Amino acid sequence: MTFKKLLAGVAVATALMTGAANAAVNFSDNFDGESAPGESKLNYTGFANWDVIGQVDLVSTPNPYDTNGVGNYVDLDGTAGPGAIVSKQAFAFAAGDFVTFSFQFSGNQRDQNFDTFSFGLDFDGPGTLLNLQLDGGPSGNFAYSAFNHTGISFLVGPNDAWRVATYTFTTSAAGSAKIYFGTTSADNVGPMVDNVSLTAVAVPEPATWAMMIMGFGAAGAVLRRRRTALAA
Ligand SMILES: [Ca+2]
Ligand SMILES: [Ca+2]
Ligand SMILES: [Ca+2]
Repeated sequence: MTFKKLLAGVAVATALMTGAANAAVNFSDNFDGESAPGESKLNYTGFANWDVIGQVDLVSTPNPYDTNGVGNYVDLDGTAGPGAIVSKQAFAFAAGDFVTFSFQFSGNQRDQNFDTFSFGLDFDGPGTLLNLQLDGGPSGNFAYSAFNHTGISFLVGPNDAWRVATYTFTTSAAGSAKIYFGTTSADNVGPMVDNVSLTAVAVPEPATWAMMIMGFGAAGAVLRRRRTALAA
């Protein structure tokens, strides 16, 4: 093998490794670009990345409602009814992507009532199974519909502090999904959401790993041969 071939082998191996590390999906939103600090906007619909169902409020810090958060965040219960936000973008996944879905949420911080809080990835998949490994939760094969927007819903205490939720899974089939957050609260004070992120990283298939190992092996063989030739 010539030195040129060695370089080609290294280049292929490097390209494969770079490809494996590239994120297929890389989305995040902290809502802080929606409004100036201290300028809350009731029944807001001007989100850069989200469509609104029903009504939601954009809450900013500081505010007269005595709620705490970082910059802007969303009260999922607007001023005259419950609401939801759905990402404008449908994120495309390939089969075998490693997906991380993360967000922060809190209670309404303003009254004594519990609120429902629903979230998820709204898949358009035709009932294909995803092999989901949920952090701190169940794992196994779930239908797309199991992670659909009403699939995961629970009560949030009014005084629940901000906390982070992270879900990871590997897709077993290609599909696309929109991010969903909503509530059934209809008393003007609902759960809050902030710092949403979604990433998908292509995981190399066994064949790709084999090619990478062969590439490095060939490079090593050429180096050994050159060293031998130099020593002779
Ligand atoms: Ca924020
Ligand atoms: Ca509200
Ligand atoms: Ca409420």
